[in-house]
Amino acid sequence: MKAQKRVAAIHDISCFGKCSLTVALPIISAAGIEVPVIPTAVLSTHTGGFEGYTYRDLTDDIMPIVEHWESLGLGFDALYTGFLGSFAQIRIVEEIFERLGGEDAKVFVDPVMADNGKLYGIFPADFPEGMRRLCSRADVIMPNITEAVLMTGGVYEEGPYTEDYVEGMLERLAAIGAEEVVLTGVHFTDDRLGAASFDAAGDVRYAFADRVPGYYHGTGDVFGSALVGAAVNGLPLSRAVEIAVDFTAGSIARTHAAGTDVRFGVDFESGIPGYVRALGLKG
Ligand code: PXL
Repeated sequence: MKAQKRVAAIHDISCFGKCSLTVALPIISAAGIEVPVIPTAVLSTHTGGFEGYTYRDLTDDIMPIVEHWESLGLGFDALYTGFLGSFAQIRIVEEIFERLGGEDAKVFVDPVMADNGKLYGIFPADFPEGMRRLCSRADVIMPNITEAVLMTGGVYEEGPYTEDYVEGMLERLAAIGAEEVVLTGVHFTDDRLGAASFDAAGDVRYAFADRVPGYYHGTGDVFGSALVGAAVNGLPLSRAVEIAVDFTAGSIARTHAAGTDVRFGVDFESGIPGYVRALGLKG
Protein backbone atom coordinates (compact mmCIF):
# COMPACT_ATOMS: atom_id res chain seq x y z
CA MET A 1 0.00 0.00 0.00
CA LYS A 2 1.47 3.35 -1.00
CA ALA A 3 1.55 6.05 1.68
CA GLN A 4 -1.14 8.68 1.23
CA LYS A 5 0.18 12.01 -0.07
CA ARG A 6 -0.10 15.07 2.16
CA VAL A 7 -0.43 18.68 0.93
CA ALA A 8 -0.53 21.61 3.36
CA ALA A 9 -2.88 24.29 2.06
CA ILE A 10 -2.09 27.82 3.27
CA HIS A 11 -4.97 30.14 2.36
CA ASP A 12 -7.75 32.19 3.95
CA ILE A 13 -11.20 30.86 4.74
CA SER A 14 -13.79 32.91 2.90
CA CYS A 15 -16.86 31.54 4.65
CA PHE A 16 -19.18 32.21 1.72
CA GLY A 17 -18.27 32.51 -1.94
CA LYS A 18 -16.31 29.33 -2.76
CA CYS A 19 -12.62 30.18 -3.07
CA SER A 20 -9.33 29.56 -1.26
CA LEU A 21 -9.65 26.89 1.47
CA THR A 22 -13.32 26.06 0.88
CA VAL A 23 -12.29 25.05 -2.64
CA ALA A 24 -8.79 23.63 -2.01
CA LEU A 25 -9.95 21.24 0.72
CA PRO A 26 -12.70 19.40 -1.20
CA ILE A 27 -10.87 19.29 -4.52
CA ILE A 28 -7.46 18.13 -3.30
CA SER A 29 -9.14 15.69 -0.90
CA ALA A 30 -11.12 14.26 -3.83
CA ALA A 31 -7.76 13.58 -5.47
CA GLY A 32 -7.08 11.16 -2.59
CA ILE A 33 -4.68 13.52 -0.85
CA GLU A 34 -4.65 14.48 2.83
CA VAL A 35 -5.01 18.28 3.21
CA PRO A 36 -3.90 19.80 6.53
CA VAL A 37 -4.69 23.52 6.49
CA ILE A 38 -3.15 26.73 7.78
CA PRO A 39 -5.93 29.35 7.69
CA THR A 40 -4.44 32.82 7.25
CA ALA A 41 -7.64 34.78 7.88
CA VAL A 42 -11.37 34.24 8.24
CA LEU A 43 -13.67 36.45 6.14
CA SER A 44 -17.45 36.31 5.96
CA THR A 45 -17.09 36.37 2.15
CA HIS A 46 -14.23 36.89 -0.29
CA THR A 47 -13.41 40.48 -1.22
CA GLY A 48 -14.52 40.28 -4.84
CA GLY A 49 -17.75 42.24 -5.11
CA PHE A 50 -19.31 41.99 -1.64
CA GLU A 51 -19.72 45.00 0.65
CA GLY A 52 -19.23 44.91 4.41
CA TYR A 53 -17.39 41.60 4.73
CA THR A 54 -15.75 40.73 8.07
CA TYR A 55 -11.98 40.06 8.19
CA ARG A 56 -10.32 38.28 11.11
CA ASP A 57 -6.57 38.30 10.54
CA LEU A 58 -4.87 35.11 11.78
CA THR A 59 -1.26 36.13 11.12
CA ASP A 60 -0.31 35.66 14.79
CA ASP A 61 -1.68 32.11 14.82
CA ILE A 62 0.30 30.86 11.85
CA MET A 63 3.75 30.23 13.38
CA PRO A 64 2.36 28.54 16.52
CA ILE A 65 0.53 26.11 14.21
CA VAL A 66 3.77 25.49 12.29
CA GLU A 67 5.76 25.03 15.51
CA HIS A 68 3.28 22.50 16.82
CA TRP A 69 3.40 20.59 13.53
CA GLU A 70 7.21 20.63 13.69
CA SER A 71 7.06 19.13 17.17
CA LEU A 72 5.01 16.29 15.67
CA GLY A 73 7.63 15.68 12.98
CA LEU A 74 5.09 15.90 10.16
CA GLY A 75 6.35 15.61 6.58
CA PHE A 76 4.66 17.05 3.48
CA ASP A 77 4.64 16.07 -0.18
CA ALA A 78 3.65 19.60 -1.19
CA LEU A 79 2.76 23.05 0.10
CA TYR A 80 0.14 25.14 -1.70
CA THR A 81 -0.54 28.82 -1.12
CA GLY A 82 -2.70 31.45 -2.85
CA PHE A 83 -4.36 34.64 -1.55
CA LEU A 84 -2.26 36.28 1.19
CA GLY A 85 -3.50 39.42 2.90
CA SER A 86 -0.28 41.33 3.70
CA PHE A 87 3.50 41.56 3.33
CA ALA A 88 3.77 40.09 6.82
CA GLN A 89 1.93 36.99 5.62
CA ILE A 90 4.19 36.70 2.57
CA ARG A 91 7.24 36.74 4.89
CA ILE A 92 5.71 34.13 7.16
CA VAL A 93 4.86 31.86 4.23
CA GLU A 94 8.48 32.15 3.06
CA GLU A 95 9.51 30.94 6.49
CA ILE A 96 6.97 28.09 6.31
CA PHE A 97 8.53 26.96 3.02
CA GLU A 98 11.90 26.78 4.82
CA ARG A 99 10.60 25.04 7.90
CA LEU A 100 7.98 22.61 6.54
CA GLY A 101 9.21 22.25 2.97
CA GLY A 102 12.12 19.93 3.66
CA GLU A 103 13.95 18.30 0.77
CA ASP A 104 11.00 16.68 -0.94
CA ALA A 105 7.98 18.95 -0.66
CA LYS A 106 6.94 20.54 -3.93
CA VAL A 107 5.98 24.18 -3.41
CA PHE A 108 3.03 25.55 -5.44
CA VAL A 109 2.44 29.31 -5.37
CA ASP A 110 -0.52 31.08 -6.93
CA PRO A 111 0.34 34.79 -6.60
CA VAL A 112 -3.30 35.85 -6.22
CA MET A 113 -3.44 39.66 -6.36
CA ALA A 114 -4.81 40.94 -9.66
CA ASP A 115 -6.97 40.31 -12.73
CA ASN A 116 -8.20 42.09 -15.84
CA GLY A 117 -5.15 44.34 -15.94
CA LYS A 118 -5.57 45.60 -12.35
CA LEU A 119 -4.09 44.94 -8.93
CA TYR A 120 -6.97 44.19 -6.51
CA GLY A 121 -7.83 47.41 -4.62
CA ILE A 122 -6.98 45.92 -1.21
CA PHE A 123 -3.27 45.59 -2.09
CA PRO A 124 -0.57 48.32 -2.06
CA ALA A 125 1.21 49.10 -5.33
CA ASP A 126 4.42 47.31 -4.27
CA PHE A 127 2.64 44.03 -3.38
CA PRO A 128 3.71 42.38 -6.66
CA GLU A 129 7.36 42.67 -5.53
CA GLY A 130 6.54 40.61 -2.46
CA MET A 131 4.67 38.03 -4.53
CA ARG A 132 7.58 37.88 -6.98
CA ARG A 133 9.93 37.07 -4.10
CA LEU A 134 7.58 34.34 -2.89
CA CYS A 135 7.39 32.92 -6.43
CA SER A 136 11.20 32.77 -6.55
CA ARG A 137 11.01 30.20 -3.73
CA ALA A 138 8.41 28.01 -5.46
CA ASP A 139 8.72 24.91 -7.64
CA VAL A 140 5.50 25.64 -9.55
CA ILE A 141 3.89 29.06 -10.04
CA MET A 142 0.49 29.72 -11.62
CA PRO A 143 -0.18 33.41 -12.22
CA ASN A 144 -2.77 34.83 -14.57
CA ILE A 145 -1.67 37.25 -17.31
CA THR A 146 -2.19 40.36 -15.14
CA GLU A 147 -0.18 38.91 -12.25
CA ALA A 148 2.55 37.87 -14.69
CA VAL A 149 2.79 41.41 -16.07
CA LEU A 150 2.88 42.91 -12.56
CA MET A 151 5.71 40.57 -11.52
CA THR A 152 7.84 40.63 -14.66
CA GLY A 153 7.08 43.91 -16.43
CA GLY A 154 5.90 44.06 -20.01
CA VAL A 155 2.63 45.41 -21.27
CA TYR A 156 -0.78 44.07 -20.27
CA GLU A 157 -2.97 43.16 -23.22
CA GLU A 158 -6.54 41.91 -23.15
CA GLY A 159 -6.00 39.33 -25.88
CA PRO A 160 -6.44 37.38 -28.04
CA TYR A 161 -2.69 36.86 -27.61
CA THR A 162 0.05 35.77 -29.95
CA GLU A 163 2.34 32.84 -29.18
CA ASP A 164 5.21 35.34 -28.96
CA TYR A 165 3.41 37.32 -26.25
CA VAL A 166 2.59 34.20 -24.20
CA GLU A 167 5.90 32.44 -24.61
CA GLY A 168 7.89 35.60 -23.85
CA MET A 169 5.89 35.88 -20.66
CA LEU A 170 6.52 32.21 -19.76
CA GLU A 171 10.25 32.79 -20.16
CA ARG A 172 10.25 35.89 -17.98
CA LEU A 173 8.23 34.01 -15.35
CA ALA A 174 10.61 31.05 -15.43
CA ALA A 175 13.49 33.50 -14.89
CA ILE A 176 11.98 34.35 -11.48
CA GLY A 177 13.15 30.90 -10.40
CA ALA A 178 10.39 28.25 -10.35
CA GLU A 179 11.11 25.13 -12.38
CA GLU A 180 7.58 24.91 -13.73
CA VAL A 181 5.29 27.75 -14.79
CA VAL A 182 1.57 27.68 -15.56
CA LEU A 183 0.04 30.82 -17.05
CA THR A 184 -3.76 31.11 -16.91
CA GLY A 185 -6.15 33.25 -18.94
CA VAL A 186 -4.41 32.39 -22.21
CA HIS A 187 -6.42 32.64 -25.44
CA PHE A 188 -5.49 32.86 -29.11
CA THR A 189 -9.12 33.21 -30.28
CA ASP A 190 -12.23 34.67 -28.67
CA ASP A 191 -14.00 31.35 -28.22
CA ARG A 192 -11.38 29.18 -26.47
CA LEU A 193 -9.69 29.96 -23.16
CA GLY A 194 -7.14 28.04 -21.11
CA ALA A 195 -3.59 27.88 -19.84
CA ALA A 196 -0.02 27.52 -21.03
CA SER A 197 2.65 25.52 -19.24
CA PHE A 198 6.41 25.56 -19.27
CA ASP A 199 7.89 22.44 -17.70
CA ALA A 200 11.27 21.61 -16.24
CA ALA A 201 12.47 20.31 -19.64
CA GLY A 202 11.57 23.67 -21.21
CA ASP A 203 8.57 22.33 -23.17
CA VAL A 204 5.68 24.73 -23.75
CA ARG A 205 2.19 23.17 -23.90
CA TYR A 206 -1.30 24.60 -24.16
CA ALA A 207 -4.71 23.43 -22.95
CA PHE A 208 -7.98 25.12 -23.92
CA ALA A 209 -11.72 24.71 -23.43
CA ASP A 210 -14.77 26.54 -24.78
CA ARG A 211 -15.00 30.02 -23.31
CA VAL A 212 -18.11 30.99 -21.35
CA PRO A 213 -18.87 34.73 -21.23
CA GLY A 214 -18.63 36.58 -17.92
CA TYR A 215 -16.25 36.74 -14.96
CA TYR A 216 -16.75 34.00 -12.38
CA HIS A 217 -15.24 34.37 -8.95
CA GLY A 218 -12.90 31.77 -7.43
CA THR A 219 -12.07 30.03 -10.68
CA GLY A 220 -8.32 30.59 -10.18
CA ASP A 221 -8.52 28.61 -6.94
CA VAL A 222 -10.61 25.85 -8.55
CA PHE A 223 -8.00 25.62 -11.30
CA GLY A 224 -5.03 25.75 -8.89
CA SER A 225 -6.49 23.12 -6.55
CA ALA A 226 -7.29 20.75 -9.44
CA LEU A 227 -3.77 21.25 -10.76
CA VAL A 228 -2.17 20.53 -7.38
CA GLY A 229 -4.32 17.40 -6.94
CA ALA A 230 -3.31 16.08 -10.37
CA ALA A 231 0.39 16.99 -10.10
CA VAL A 232 0.78 15.52 -6.61
CA ASN A 233 -0.79 12.31 -7.97
CA GLY A 234 2.24 12.12 -10.27
CA LEU A 235 0.74 13.32 -13.55
CA PRO A 236 3.03 15.31 -15.85
CA LEU A 237 2.51 19.07 -15.70
CA SER A 238 0.92 19.34 -19.16
CA ARG A 239 -1.65 16.61 -18.34
CA ALA A 240 -2.35 18.17 -14.93
CA VAL A 241 -3.04 21.48 -16.70
CA GLU A 242 -5.43 19.82 -19.19
CA ILE A 243 -7.37 18.20 -16.36
CA ALA A 244 -7.50 21.47 -14.41
CA VAL A 245 -8.66 23.44 -17.47
CA ASP A 246 -11.44 20.92 -18.21
CA PHE A 247 -12.56 20.82 -14.59
CA THR A 248 -12.63 24.62 -14.30
CA ALA A 249 -14.35 25.15 -17.66
CA GLY A 250 -17.01 22.57 -16.77
CA SER A 251 -17.60 24.29 -13.42
CA ILE A 252 -18.03 27.66 -15.15
CA ALA A 253 -20.35 26.23 -17.84
CA ARG A 254 -22.67 24.68 -15.23
CA THR A 255 -22.75 27.91 -13.23
CA HIS A 256 -23.49 29.97 -16.33
CA ALA A 257 -26.30 27.59 -17.33
CA ALA A 258 -27.79 27.86 -13.81
CA GLY A 259 -27.66 31.68 -13.90
CA THR A 260 -26.00 31.88 -10.47
CA ASP A 261 -24.69 35.21 -9.13
CA VAL A 262 -21.06 35.26 -10.34
CA ARG A 263 -19.83 36.34 -6.89
CA PHE A 264 -21.11 33.10 -5.32
CA GLY A 265 -18.45 30.90 -6.92
CA VAL A 266 -18.76 28.11 -9.44
CA ASP A 267 -20.39 24.68 -9.27
CA PHE A 268 -17.19 22.63 -9.10
CA GLU A 269 -18.84 20.07 -6.83
CA SER A 270 -20.80 18.41 -9.63
CA GLY A 271 -17.57 17.97 -11.58
CA ILE A 272 -15.75 16.07 -8.84
CA PRO A 273 -16.68 12.55 -10.06
CA GLY A 274 -15.34 13.41 -13.54
CA TYR A 275 -12.20 14.92 -12.02
CA VAL A 276 -11.55 11.76 -10.00
CA ARG A 277 -12.01 9.66 -13.17
CA ALA A 278 -9.66 11.92 -15.14
CA LEU A 279 -7.01 11.30 -12.48
CA GLY A 280 -7.42 7.57 -13.02
CA LEU A 281 -8.47 6.99 -9.41
CA LYS A 282 -10.96 4.30 -8.55
CA GLY A 283 -13.59 4.98 -5.92
O1 PXL B 1 -10.00 33.64 -5.08
C1 PXL B 1 -9.00 34.42 -4.59
C2 PXL B 1 -9.36 35.05 -3.28
C3 PXL B 1 -9.18 34.35 -2.12
N1 PXL B 1 -9.48 34.87 -0.92
C4 PXL B 1 -9.99 36.11 -0.81
C5 PXL B 1 -10.20 36.87 -1.95
C6 PXL B 1 -9.85 36.36 -3.21
C7 PXL B 1 -10.01 37.16 -4.40
O2 PXL B 1 -10.51 38.25 -4.41
O3 PXL B 1 -10.74 38.09 -1.83
C8 PXL B 1 -10.30 36.66 0.53
